[in-house]
Amino acid sequence: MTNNKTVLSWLKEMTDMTTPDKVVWIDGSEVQLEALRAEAVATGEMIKLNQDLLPGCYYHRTAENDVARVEDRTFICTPTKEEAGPTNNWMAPDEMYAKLKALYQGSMKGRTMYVIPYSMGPVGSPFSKIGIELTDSIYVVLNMAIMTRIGQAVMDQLGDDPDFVKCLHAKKDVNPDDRYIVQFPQDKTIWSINSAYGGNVLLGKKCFALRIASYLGMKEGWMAEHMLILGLENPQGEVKYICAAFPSACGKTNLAMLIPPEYLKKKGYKVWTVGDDIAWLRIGPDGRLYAINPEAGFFGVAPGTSEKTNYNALAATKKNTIFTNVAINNDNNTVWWEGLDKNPPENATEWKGTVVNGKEYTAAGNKLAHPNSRFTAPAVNCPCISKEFENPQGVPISAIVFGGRRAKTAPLVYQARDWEHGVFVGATMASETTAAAAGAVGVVRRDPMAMKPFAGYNMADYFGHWLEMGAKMDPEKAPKIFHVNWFRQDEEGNFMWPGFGENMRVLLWILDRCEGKAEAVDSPIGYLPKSIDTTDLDIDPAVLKELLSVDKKVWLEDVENQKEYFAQFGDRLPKAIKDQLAKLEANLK
Ligand code: GTP
Ligand code: SPV
Ligand code: MN
Repeated sequence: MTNNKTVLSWLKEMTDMTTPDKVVWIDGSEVQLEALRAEAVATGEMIKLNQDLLPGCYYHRTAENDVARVEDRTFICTPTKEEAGPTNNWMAPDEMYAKLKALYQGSMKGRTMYVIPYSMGPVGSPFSKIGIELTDSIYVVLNMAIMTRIGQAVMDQLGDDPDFVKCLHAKKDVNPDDRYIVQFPQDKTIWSINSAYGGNVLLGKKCFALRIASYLGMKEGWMAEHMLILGLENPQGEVKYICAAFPSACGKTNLAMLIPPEYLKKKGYKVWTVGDDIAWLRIGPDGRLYAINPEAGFFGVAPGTSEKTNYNALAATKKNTIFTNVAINNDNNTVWWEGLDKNPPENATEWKGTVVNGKEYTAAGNKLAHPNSRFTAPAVNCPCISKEFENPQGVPISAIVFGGRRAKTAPLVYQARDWEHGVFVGATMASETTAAAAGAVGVVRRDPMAMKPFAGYNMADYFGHWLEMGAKMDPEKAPKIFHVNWFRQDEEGNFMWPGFGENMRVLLWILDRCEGKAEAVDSPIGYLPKSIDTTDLDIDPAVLKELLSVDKKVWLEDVENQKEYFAQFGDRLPKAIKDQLAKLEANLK
């Protein structure tokens, strides 16, 4: 498929090490992919679902110990520890290469190695970057075929260029003790071993499009962010674009595909999806910030996805989709997960593979689907996919929104005073951990810009890069920055804000602020809405007031935690961040 010397000599080096029986180039053709699907079904790696109800859909179950990203086994191997910074695991590149080479040695013996050329971003776009993933997993090939642009067209685009990201994945024996997800940013190299799950192995996603790309962005003057991109169309037909960074399993896919409340729909408001997880951002010739979604599909959280909460995501999964670790309804060979409806199938296979009575099983408090079970759906399936989805120049961004899961502290929405304050608001983000990563769930941790697990270099330098990007933009044209929290809870632990489609009300306040229309009140933490439109919404005014209030005592406690958090960066922390922290504390006192 290529005469590219760099590609061929790298491939030889990797095959000499992993010794596969066969090497198969993925050309991207439907014929080849269909043959791989058939092979995966024959070996039991995948299950073909009901083709009348779910045409082109398949099911896959991963090992029980391999159901989420593994942050404690994820490394950034820069030449010095300081370059990776205190929030990343680090090992010297030579040491890590030596360690991993021993693990990869002969790991594909008796197996086939697939060579997947892929493009993050539309092939040939000035935003786009090319990677090649070597893997011994058909599941990975089929997921990459949905999540990225793959095949011969990508190789043709690369031509003789030696500049591509070198990705190696070996499933080996999915031994969690020898599982490693390793980025070598300087070498544009990713090595993943002993996993077969999502972000650990679809190397175009978090490993490349965030960890490697954030490093490249810092070097080259652009940004790679854990952000959705949506277009909000008003009744006049004008579309404004918003990026939002929320940590994993905190609502990006849902917000990106939001359906407005009835009264706004009637007026003519619409939401168009450009991306649901990752944004690559560049300053355009006009001084505005432009974004593309480097992916081509959605690797979305299944539980909680229903016709009511996220109609568009559910619709996107009705064909050509791969389901991972959800439950199977054995009566009609379709899928089920918690929150799909209130009717768990009686004759079910739960995500680990045991046949159970789903009604009794769930009534006893068990989950049929894993909380981090996912669907891999082509973006083109989404009824609200933006017509700008393939635009190689990206879309201009009016607002950047940060947010997390905070039971207390953070109000429903507030606005940063300017870019620098906005960077501080992003840098002080915190959120409760979710099932998207292995480990405890529900623990509040600081997660700057939702990039804690994904920054490919020192987080203090990353803050510096954000500040520099702001300085390069005309302040009038730079996106305005906001913070939201859909997850505030009352004393009984109930969500105080209805969320989902109703979040549109908050987006409208945000866009109105961008146009200087909506009113705000100044507060110690930033600008709070004077009011949020609650037409047709059954919400107690006292609850809304609470949602839009700032508890100074709780915030001062948070400031102490922020100080501790920032201390780990020492002198590397930009002065602007220290100044903003001092300002916040003074405001609160
Ligand atoms: P990743 O794919 O891991 O990056 O997750 P994500 O940020 O795209 O999160 P997603 O939209 O998949 O939502 C995760 C979970 O949060 C799902 O179970 C949703 O049902 C739930 N969720 C999303 N939006 C809201 C909201 O506004 N309110 C409440 N209460 N829950 C929400
Ligand atoms: C996330 O965890 O933020 C995801 C899923 O989007 S994964 O691809 O596994 O990283
Ligand atoms: Mn994500």
